Amino acid sequence: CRLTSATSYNFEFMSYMVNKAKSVNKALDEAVPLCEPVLKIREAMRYTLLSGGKRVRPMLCLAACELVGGQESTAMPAACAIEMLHASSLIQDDLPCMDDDNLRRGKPTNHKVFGEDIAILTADALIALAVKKTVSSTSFGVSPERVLRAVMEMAKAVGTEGLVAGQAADLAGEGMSFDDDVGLEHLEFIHIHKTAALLEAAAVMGGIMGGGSDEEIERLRSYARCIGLMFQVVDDVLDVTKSSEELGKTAGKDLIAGKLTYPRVMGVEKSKEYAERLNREAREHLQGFELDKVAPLLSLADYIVNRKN
Ligand code: GRG
Repeated sequence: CRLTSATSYNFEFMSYMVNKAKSVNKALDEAVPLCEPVLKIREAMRYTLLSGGKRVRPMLCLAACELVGGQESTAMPAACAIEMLHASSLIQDDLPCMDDDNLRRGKPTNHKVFGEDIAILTADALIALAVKKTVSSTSFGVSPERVLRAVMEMAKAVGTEGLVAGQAADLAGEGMSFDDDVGLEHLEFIHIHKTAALLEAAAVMGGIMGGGSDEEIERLRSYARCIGLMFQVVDDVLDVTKSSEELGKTAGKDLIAGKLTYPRVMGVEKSKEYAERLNREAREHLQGFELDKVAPLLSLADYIVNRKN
């Protein structure tokens, strides 16, 4: 049975997402108790960590673990760790020296509520807690060797091979003008590192924790790279279409602000086609897994490509 068509399986994705998000939210709540010492930092950690969010990355981690035959509970520490890294990256991204944003998920950004100094320490503390959480997977029967592999994946996704590289390239490109080819290359570099790297780590860490074979883990990696890039292509298209609707104009916010986006480089229609192609490629990497086990990841890819916000 080929997995290239969205109609080739029947799966209640929304209730799956809601259930996974509930378990993740409970685990995150327990991971950062509101207590001394550094009560203020813990408050700030909880503020961003528990302020909504779709929980796409932890869900991906848990689904990858289950795909290779593991239990949800085995990958829960890794799933929480990935969300902690994501929260840390959002806090840093919003700082005045970066994107200088006042709102995130419809609420004032971390530094607006707690101040820049506390926000920076909070982002640091979240990274440290992510490492601790992942290492705690040994208590759930994961071998030290697998935990070490997972920590390595996490470190790669955050540092100069991942988020930091993507953010640095994004900052370096600000205000520059590119011709289409160079623009696309620069854009892909940014999003492979800024967005896809963490999604990739989520899927790979889930596969590692679940006891997956090297081949299974590499398939998960390739699938996650595709959906990571697709996530950003869709985001850029939504930015343009939403802004156009809001402004009642044909050009979106990115065109007005001169920001490098997929619609700017290749146009809205080609960007949508590109997202569809990435979805097909993502599915192809999952060929060979059992259909009932792979349904959550197929649906996640569809959800990302079809999302409206
Ligand atoms: C060392 C952790 C660390 C980061 C330093 C600041 C930085 C480098 C990187 C920024 C990375 C960043 C914020 C990328 C954007 C990723 C993205 C697509 C965010 C939106 O994700 P959603 O839609 O958000 O999953 P929710 O709110 O649903 O969680």
